[in-house]
Amino acid sequence: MSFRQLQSYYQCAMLEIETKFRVLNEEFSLRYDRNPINNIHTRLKSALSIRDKLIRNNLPLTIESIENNLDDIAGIRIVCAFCEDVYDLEKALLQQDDIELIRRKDYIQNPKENGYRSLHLIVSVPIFLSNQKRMTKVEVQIRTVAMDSWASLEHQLRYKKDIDNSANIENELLTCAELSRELDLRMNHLRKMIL
Ligand code: 0O2
Repeated sequence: MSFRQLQSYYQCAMLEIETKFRVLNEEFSLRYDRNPINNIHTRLKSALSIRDKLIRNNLPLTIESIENNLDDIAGIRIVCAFCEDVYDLEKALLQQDDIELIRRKDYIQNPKENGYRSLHLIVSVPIFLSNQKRMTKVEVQIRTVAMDSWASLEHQLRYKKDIDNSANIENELLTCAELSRELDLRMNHLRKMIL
């Protein structure tokens, strides 16, 4: 199999998962008269990032190695309004009988040391080609708007390496993460008062 072929399989799997979330959003909006999903972002890992990750992990630079060792070639990020939407959407996705859960990391219940929060799932989804069915892995990140804005800003800052006072900056980021958690809690409280 060529690298282009492999990439196109991951692209198809990403489309399958994206469609599933769009269908869920449509159904939730009929049922509850609001959209739980604010936006959906998909990305296919670039050839350069794949190569760097294989080298970093001392893995062979082959197609088989990519398929067997890397779970995040296809990535989809679902940004929701409220924290409860994150878990409702997870449940609705995982109960679909063609989806297989490979791994789950709940950084909302257990935030990373720097304050990062998000729910990560590695799932496998079948893609139906003209003469075969292939199970293909997709990394799904589900988070709220508050979690997403913190992560986007932290991601930008992380790559600025030569910063003085880095302990200070880490503390400040942690404080911002705490504020974003507080925002989620309060917005959820408001939602319960209004909806
Ligand atoms: P990109 O550009 O988003 O793809 P891995 O790094 O995947 O080998 P692990 O521990 O299995 O190892 O991954 P994990 O913890 O599930 O997180 C992978 C992805 O989550 C990252 O992908 C980021 O998108 C996001 N993420 C994890 N931790 C942080 C964090 O501290 N800050 C931010 N902003 N994002 C985070 P990539 O490949 O790093 O980047």
